[in-house]
Amino acid sequence: MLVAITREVSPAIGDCELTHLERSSIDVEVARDQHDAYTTALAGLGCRIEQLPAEPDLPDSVFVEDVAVVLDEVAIITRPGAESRRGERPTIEQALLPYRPLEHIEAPATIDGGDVLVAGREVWIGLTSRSDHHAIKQFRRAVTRYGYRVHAAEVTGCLHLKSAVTAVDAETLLVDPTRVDVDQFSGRRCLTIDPSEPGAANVVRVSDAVIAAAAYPRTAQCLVDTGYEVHTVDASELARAEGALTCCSLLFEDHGT
Ligand code: CIR
Repeated sequence: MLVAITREVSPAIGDCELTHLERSSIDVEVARDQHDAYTTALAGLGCRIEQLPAEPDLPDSVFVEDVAVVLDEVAIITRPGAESRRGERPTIEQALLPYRPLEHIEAPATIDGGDVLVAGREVWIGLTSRSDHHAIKQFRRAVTRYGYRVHAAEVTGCLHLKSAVTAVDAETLLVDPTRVDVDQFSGRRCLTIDPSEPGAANVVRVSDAVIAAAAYPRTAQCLVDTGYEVHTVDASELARAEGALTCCSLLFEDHGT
């Protein structure tokens, strides 16, 4: 069974980190409603939701993806690039402990889970303001024994690698070619987003379906036309915190069920 670890929206989300966005006020209630719709979509696709309580002192803590990368064999606890986010780790570690052995990225390395794209046994890690070469080295050391190959990926103009590319199935990536060079992903089929929809590359793959943001209808239609089952959710308020869809969950198989 698929598990989705999520966390309620913090009442302090208005104090979130911002890198490429101007600050605008965030309506916490609207953000919570959107987050509820997101978890409902995950549950509707068969995920068991494990929702952690809100963290009033950790504004970005709804974006659980950045704190861990869960592979079939092991979970890597990251060292987030923003210092304000490092306190998010202990509760995520606790939540993952029943499911996977844990490895930790250690200082001075920094890495956000949003920069880690896993497709089969290939792992691409974006070199961004949040993730660095030290982390790539440590990550590679932790996962090579399981047969993963880890590559550094160049990405420009957005917060994370997965703002620019996500996997829609085992062989296929959805890519914004203005932010990442598609040639980095040779061997994969690459679908491109609609050029009028920057941000559309971040979708969540759940089994054979995809959850996409309602803000990007053209790209969603393109996925439908290509044969994907697409569910859309409105994540516009969470987007004001520079969060996308993948960042609101840690999705993995519970091998015990
Ligand atoms: C941050 O800057 O860390 C948060 N405001 C947004 C994090 C979004 N995470 C993600 O896309 N993986």
